Amino acid sequence: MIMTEISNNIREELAELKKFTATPGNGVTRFPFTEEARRACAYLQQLMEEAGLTVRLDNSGALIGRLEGETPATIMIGSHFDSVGHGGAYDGIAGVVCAIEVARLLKKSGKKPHYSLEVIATNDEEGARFHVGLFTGKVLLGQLTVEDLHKQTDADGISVYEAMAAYGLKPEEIAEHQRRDIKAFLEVHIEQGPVLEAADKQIGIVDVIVGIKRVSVRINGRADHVGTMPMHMRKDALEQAAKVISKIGDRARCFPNTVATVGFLQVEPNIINIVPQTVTFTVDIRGVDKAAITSQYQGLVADLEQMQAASGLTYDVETLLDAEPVVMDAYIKELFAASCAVRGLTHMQLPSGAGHDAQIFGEQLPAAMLFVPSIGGRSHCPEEESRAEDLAAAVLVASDAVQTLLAGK
Ligand code: HGY
Ligand code: MN
Ligand code: MN
Repeated sequence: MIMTEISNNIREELAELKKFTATPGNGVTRFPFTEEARRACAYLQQLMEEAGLTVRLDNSGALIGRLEGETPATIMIGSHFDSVGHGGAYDGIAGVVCAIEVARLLKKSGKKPHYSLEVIATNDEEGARFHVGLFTGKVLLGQLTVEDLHKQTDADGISVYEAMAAYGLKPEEIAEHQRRDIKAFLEVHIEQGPVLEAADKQIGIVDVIVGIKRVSVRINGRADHVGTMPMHMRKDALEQAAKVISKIGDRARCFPNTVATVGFLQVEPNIINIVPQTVTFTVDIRGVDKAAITSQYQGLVADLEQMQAASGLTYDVETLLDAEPVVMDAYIKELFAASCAVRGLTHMQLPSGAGHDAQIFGEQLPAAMLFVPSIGGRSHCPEEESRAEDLAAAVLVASDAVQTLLAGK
């Protein structure tokens, strides 16, 4: 029975892909342009070729499997193969494996589609290494310059440019491979939240993906001896950062359906008996209402201005990511809903609080997403888990929509 076969494939392949991690036994850590990434792509290439696809490594570090149709215009389905640090075994990669299953079903049908199909394992969607993210989508849509690649660096000071070159890619050509042939982008993904499980639904049809504003803030103080520098004379960057950070959560609570998080904090020199000289932290603000995101950002800047005026410490703010809320394509959502109804799958529409590749593509072309329940609503942690049977159901729904789109309908 097809569902059992697909479920078993998904279970087996995700168990294998989980091994490609820099932190074995402590979650999945698969950052872009690393050996873990290379090994995961080697395994995915094998699966894609078995599914009848011609495979290439894109200059963004994405892996793309293509099946030529009667015309070169492309229907693309996929998700990301990179992960956060100490993450789970499903985020992104489950959507890649599901996309390969969709290709397998097309191969089984023996049909030559009108449009061409591409299965894509996108790279650096998370931004966990370089703090930006949505990388492949931006490259394919021509949104990045060589200067951007030099600017973005990781914790060791390695730039995207250097990491790409070391991985064997051509960073100088980053703006030369813009795609204009993609007619639609579809993505299967775990929900990463508690909604579908609470509503006891097998499938989620995403109606909107949140906007995300990600900034890096640096507070500039002065290193001094903690014992000899009197309180009124010191410039303690951490004391001042804490005052600003402590207001971010409560400000988000004033806006419905928005969130704000400080997920990264770096103190320098971070020594027990030295007054903190510099503090760098990130703020990730999200919501479906762009005005609410902007208001929270303005509130943050006002707090930084007040801190500077009161303490004399200066600050710098750098915008890392500014992604709009993106509405998913109505027609493809209808295809999903019709397939769920025919297949007797319980389903509901819901927003995505997580960012996804689909939101970059969805700004410029028809994009749509299917969610499956996350057990306990957990994600971005080793406990992340979804049922292979739910993923297999999403494969069938995605396959129905993809085959309709490939036929030019
Ligand atoms: O950050 C996110 O929402 C996604 O996991 N990249
Ligand atoms: Mn993801
Ligand atoms: Mn993620």
